[in-house]
Amino acid sequence: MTSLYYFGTEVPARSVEVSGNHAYVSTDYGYLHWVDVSNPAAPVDQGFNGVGGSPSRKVHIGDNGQVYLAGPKITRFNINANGSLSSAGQNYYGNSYQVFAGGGYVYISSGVNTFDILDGSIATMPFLSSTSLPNVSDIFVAGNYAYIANGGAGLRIFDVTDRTNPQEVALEASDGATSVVVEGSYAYVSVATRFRILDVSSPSAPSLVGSYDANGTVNVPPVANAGLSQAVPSRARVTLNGAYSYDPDGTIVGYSWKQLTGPKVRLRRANTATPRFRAPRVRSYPVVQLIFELTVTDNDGATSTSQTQVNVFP
Ligand SMILES: [Ca+2]
Repeated sequence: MTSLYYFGTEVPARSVEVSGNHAYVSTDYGYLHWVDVSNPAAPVDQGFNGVGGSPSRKVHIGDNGQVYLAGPKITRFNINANGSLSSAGQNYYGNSYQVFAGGGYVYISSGVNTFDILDGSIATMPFLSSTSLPNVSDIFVAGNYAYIANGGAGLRIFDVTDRTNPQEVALEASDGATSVVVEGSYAYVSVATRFRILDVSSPSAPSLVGSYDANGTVNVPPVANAGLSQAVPSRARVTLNGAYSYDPDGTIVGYSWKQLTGPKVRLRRANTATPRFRAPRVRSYPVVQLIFELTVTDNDGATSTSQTQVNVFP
């Protein structure tokens, strides 16, 4: 939407939310317009409120029904019966790009590269915490976890149980995350070239469930198979076998092995399906246990892991 008028000038619109018969649209002049869209073919710009001066950015309707506006200040509004907006509080220090409100808290990204949490129970919305985090593209909070689309880094997940001290618990790296929505156990993330769905039932360990590429086709992640456990004698030559890994809808393009436990061995050809190593010397019982992990990557960049165990006896 780029045709809102302000003092006779066409002003770019930045963000929009809809409630009832009204669309709430932020503009480069720093205001939030309410536009009657009861006839979608003939929207009517009915008025505006806000700070002005520099561009307003993300508009968000919180779980309390108030409208939050990021921009030169963090402002929030009550929606009146006729759809117009009345100011309901302001944080004067926030120069913000993103805003999300829920559970009495307000989450913003600021122009000085921070992820901030504000106390929404007070009209001035004072800061509870400020965490250094450049390039925040979107914020979504579900329960005690904040999901942050963090540009080229991917999706970051913070435990915000203590709003004064958020803790990052996971980074799900991808080729750029621009927006995120969490519904139930799943996070839906748009990235540079595709759309990814992550299982976040355990927020500290998100896992890729599926993704769509730019053409709208689904990618199913690969299935890693690190092979059966083995028992080998001291100093034996051992071959690990990941060749039974497969990708249900494509091909495996990468194998990567690493040793997780046990005396360090020298893995040869660690980036193939069948790496080799010489077992360590074991002079007496008990057996020595080695655990290896295989990560496979498919032709769409999705990964999965599998582990196998090698017991070395004297
Ligand atoms: Ca695949």
